[in-house]
Amino acid sequence: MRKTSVDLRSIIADGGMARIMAAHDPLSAMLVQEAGFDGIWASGFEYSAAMGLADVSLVSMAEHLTNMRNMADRTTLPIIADVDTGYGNAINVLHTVRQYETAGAAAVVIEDKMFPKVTSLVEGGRQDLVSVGEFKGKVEAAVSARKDPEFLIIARTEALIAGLGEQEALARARAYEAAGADMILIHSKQKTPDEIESFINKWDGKSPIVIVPTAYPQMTEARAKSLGKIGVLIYGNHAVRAAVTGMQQVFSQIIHDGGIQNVDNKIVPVAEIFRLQQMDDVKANEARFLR
Ligand code: SPV
Ligand code: MG
Repeated sequence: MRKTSVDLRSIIADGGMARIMAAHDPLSAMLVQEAGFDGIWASGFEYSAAMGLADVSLVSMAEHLTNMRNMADRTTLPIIADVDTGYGNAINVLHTVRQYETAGAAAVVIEDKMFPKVTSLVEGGRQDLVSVGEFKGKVEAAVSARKDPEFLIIARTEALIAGLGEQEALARARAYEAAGADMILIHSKQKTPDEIESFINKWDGKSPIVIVPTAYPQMTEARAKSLGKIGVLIYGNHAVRAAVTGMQQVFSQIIHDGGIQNVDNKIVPVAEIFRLQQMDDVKANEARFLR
């Protein structure tokens, strides 16, 4: 497995909670690392948005994988790869897990939605889940496909997102743990943490829980930690939303002002981009190697 500067398993084993931030390209992944997060979420939603597309299984596995590999190349943090449904059935999952592990991911999250999926947080989204039996087969396939036993298989149930209720969510989580998942991601789109807190309080498995509290921002890290069962907290889409906010503000000011005179001191200087591009290294290598 790719050597990382942070070990997710040891953070969780020591009773800690890993804080993971979304990224949609290598530059945003680098900024996640510089900010001090414990890992990178190679989000399907963010990558789809960066491609100008809806998060409904339109981007291919090869595209998302290439982007993830480039993130792995530019950072040393562990990457949790969002592989949606695994891009098909259990046979596709076998291939997907092998590919993402080889490309440098530390973990994959596979969700129990039917392929093609519909993004989770959209109002009135069609949310069809595969049967528990079929998804157990996919989790077993994922576990059998990994080469390094340290590579994490995170099973995600969308039972709450699909409106199937807490009993179904708990039953699915237990079944996926029994199939060999290392962790369970439980997602909710309720505007308050109640639904997730109730699930977590009733969770009787051994696997740590993963949450993505986008819809219920009242769930601070301190509140999540106090529940005692959460191993990973993912900030699911804050890189692409921050990027959109920044570009919308700057672009509209330039249009309004008829020039860049008022934005120049509001955005990072070009020198900051040179730093991120490691231009100093380029110069040093020029001095050393160019004849
Ligand atoms: C993603 O970031 O792609 C996720 C989280 O899967 S969510 O969009 O909230 O479903
Ligand atoms: Mg996703």
